[in-house]
Amino acid sequence: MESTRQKMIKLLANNRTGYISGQELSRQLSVSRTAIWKHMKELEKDGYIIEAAPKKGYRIIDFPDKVSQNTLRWGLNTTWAGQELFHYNQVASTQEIAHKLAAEGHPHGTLVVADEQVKGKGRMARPWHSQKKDGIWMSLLLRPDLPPVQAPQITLLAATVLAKAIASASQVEPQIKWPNDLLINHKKMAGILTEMQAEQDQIQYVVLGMGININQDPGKFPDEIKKKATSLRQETGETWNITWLIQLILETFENTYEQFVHEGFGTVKKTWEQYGYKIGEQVTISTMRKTWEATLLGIEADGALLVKGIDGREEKLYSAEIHWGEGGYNADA
Ligand code: BTX
Repeated sequence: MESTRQKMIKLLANNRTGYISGQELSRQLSVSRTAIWKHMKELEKDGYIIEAAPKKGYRIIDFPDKVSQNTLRWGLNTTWAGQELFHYNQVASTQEIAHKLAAEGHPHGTLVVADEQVKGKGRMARPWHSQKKDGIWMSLLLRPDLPPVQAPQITLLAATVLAKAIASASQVEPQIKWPNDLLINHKKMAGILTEMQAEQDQIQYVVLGMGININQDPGKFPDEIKKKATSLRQETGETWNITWLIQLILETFENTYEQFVHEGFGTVKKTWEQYGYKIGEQVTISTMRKTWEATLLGIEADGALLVKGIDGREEKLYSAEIHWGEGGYNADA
């Protein structure tokens, strides 16, 4: 259920160039003029600059940089992605909160965003460094009508969404390292963690965690990842508006997901391979059993990496480390 404040923000956002009268607001929201005025005061506390002109009504003339539930909703152009959203200053991990919300029955598209995570997690219980206000740390709750075997497609889709959104925002071309790291100049700028609850033949829900380094200065990463991590700021020299980027990602996500639901995995596969790191190139691959030279060919519908050895033999890999010569982000850790 949308709160009165959220509805009010929508009305004001739609009237960004003009005024909307207190009377009109109170009519559309079915609350008193005094209640409207109180909500305005709350918005001002959030950093909005609101002009109240006699006889004309209200108009928002500036909205704050800071990320909040209100600023995220302001101008968010989606039908379901992020329409229910929860913003926190500090959490252990947005994943945990999203799981709780899923269990409580919150809908497809519910979003959890935090300024800082003190126990951000990567895959296989690895830590994810989530410094205060410098990145996008968020979890999206999805309720896809799919069997569990197709869950890897959602992770691959998410990687294409981040690549497309970053490319369109910044003119920097990220690359996707299988299965789901986003790299710029061989360094990791984002990671994706997919967690799922499922029955035998149906996914109940997916919590899609996205960690994206945005405004960190080069020196700000901890020593152990300094050489292999990067941020959008580090690559572009500019400071980015996090609220706007989250909205762009949500809008790109919704469009891409809808296309996937209606048309299948084909377009996702194509986009993934366009952004795919080292696709068509020879690398060294190691699995639990062996290490060998192979060319990366692309991905399969089940999320596997397709490779071709020097002997011409093709193989599908579900878990492997990819190595190459020139340093940078090398091992899968
Ligand atoms: P991953 O297992 O592929 O990557 C984790 C590895 O990446 C770590 O072992 C470390 O070497 C390196 N690393 C840690 N932090 C960073 C960073 N900020 N930038 C670059 N490299 C780093 C990737 O796991 C999945 C990450 C998902 C994070 C999101 S944030 C929102 C949500 N909540 C949560 O707790 N996790 C997800």
